[in-house]
Amino acid sequence: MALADKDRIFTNLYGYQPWNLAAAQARGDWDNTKDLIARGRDAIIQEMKDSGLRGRGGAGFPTGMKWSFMPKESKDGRPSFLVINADESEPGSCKDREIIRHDPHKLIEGALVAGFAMGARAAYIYIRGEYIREAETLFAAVAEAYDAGLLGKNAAGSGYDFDVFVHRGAGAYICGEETAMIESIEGKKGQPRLKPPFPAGAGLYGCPTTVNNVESIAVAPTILRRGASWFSSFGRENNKGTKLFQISGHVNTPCVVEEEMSIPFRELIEKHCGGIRGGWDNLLAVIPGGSSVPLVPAAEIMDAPMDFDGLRALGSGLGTAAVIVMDKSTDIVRAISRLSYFYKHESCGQCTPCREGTGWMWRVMERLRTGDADVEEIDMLFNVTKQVEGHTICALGDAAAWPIQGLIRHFRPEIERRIAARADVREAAE
Ligand code: L3W
Ligand code: SF4
Repeated sequence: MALADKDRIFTNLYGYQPWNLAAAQARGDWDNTKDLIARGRDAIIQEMKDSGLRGRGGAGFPTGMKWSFMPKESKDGRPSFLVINADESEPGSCKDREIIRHDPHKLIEGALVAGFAMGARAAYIYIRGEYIREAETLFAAVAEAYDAGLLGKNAAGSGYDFDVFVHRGAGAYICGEETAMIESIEGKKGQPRLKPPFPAGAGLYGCPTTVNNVESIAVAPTILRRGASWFSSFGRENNKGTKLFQISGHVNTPCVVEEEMSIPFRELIEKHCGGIRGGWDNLLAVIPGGSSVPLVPAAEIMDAPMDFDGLRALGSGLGTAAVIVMDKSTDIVRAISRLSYFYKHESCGQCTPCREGTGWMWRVMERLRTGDADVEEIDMLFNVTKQVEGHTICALGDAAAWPIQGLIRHFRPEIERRIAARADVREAAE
């Protein structure tokens, strides 16, 4: 089940070799890229569809299908654009950082191939402001590619003109939402737009645009070289390929690792993280997909396949595959309350349920944490999360609601215990 070294796409994930162009080419990147492009737009998109690749930024939308939404011909002379989401800000996520640090040419070559397939004039890589060294690496790698004739006019000898621009963010989580990112690149305040229209219809500067995550783009050249059937031989139906998992928290050795999609949770942790700190009996709960998805209690996740469907069946999700492991030393109410504060802080404030709801939910969470609440407020908080979920412009409202729902669903007795304990203290003091 576990992935063999020969099947890894990211062969320099840990930076044992240099990231530069010469080393990347020695690893197989930029190998006859013009031959990939010569296959034509339709053939590339079909191969991506056949591979079963689903977006690696959290939503899991089929990548080939997304590319196929782009217009075949330019309308009214409008160019098309590819935007690459490197604003990796989801708490727990740190995989795109490793790609940019150690394998940036996979991303840049992927930008050219994907950009060609969707008829884009250029790619904008939007990198989070805190990734300072990574941005420097990316600027240098893009310059190397231009110097070598791999970008710009007649990119890689393909006859296709293609530019890549690196755009640095300034620290707002919400700029990872695709339409906020587009606004930010345009020089405006990063606030999500109402969808539809989706970016494929009206995106950057009002032009057709596809926004893809770094990992989705960086795997594309390898999929085209090794074939859709190779990629889709990993994982299971509807959950194909290899995937970067980022495992943090109370494991013995936290890591970022490329593994086969659908690997069972226990195997992932045993094989790559040396097990749970203090042993498996010490596991409390796991947030399997970055902070936006609900937690899963230990007993339920143990044998779960780590993929979109397996985790959705548990009421959670794969998200970015940022696996946050919490052992029994965790104050679980405090942990979720801290996430509530994060979403309150990062709300862009343009829609009322999110702007008011995130602050309100955090304040109640804090009172549940200390026990200074009435038991009825647990249900009231749950109901409020349901009124925020699905009633906002972007997914941040859902992301703020889901962790609280997961907590109440699985740890209600712990919340009630705190309220009862606090009531006892108050009574004793009176
Ligand atoms: C054209 C249609 N395009 C959908 C496109 C859409 C987008 C993609 C997915 O949120 C999630 C969020 C976070 N015509 C289309 C269409 N599209 N229907 O498909 O869209 P959507 O709305 O399902 O998701 P989203 O708004 O992109 C992303 C979750 O990911 N997340 C983590 C986020 C954090 C990072 C990070 O730090 N790197 O990504 C974790 O769960 O909560 O639910 O492109 O345009 N009919
Ligand atoms: Fe802004 Fe929150 Fe509304 Fe998203 S849900 S647009 S972050 S206020």
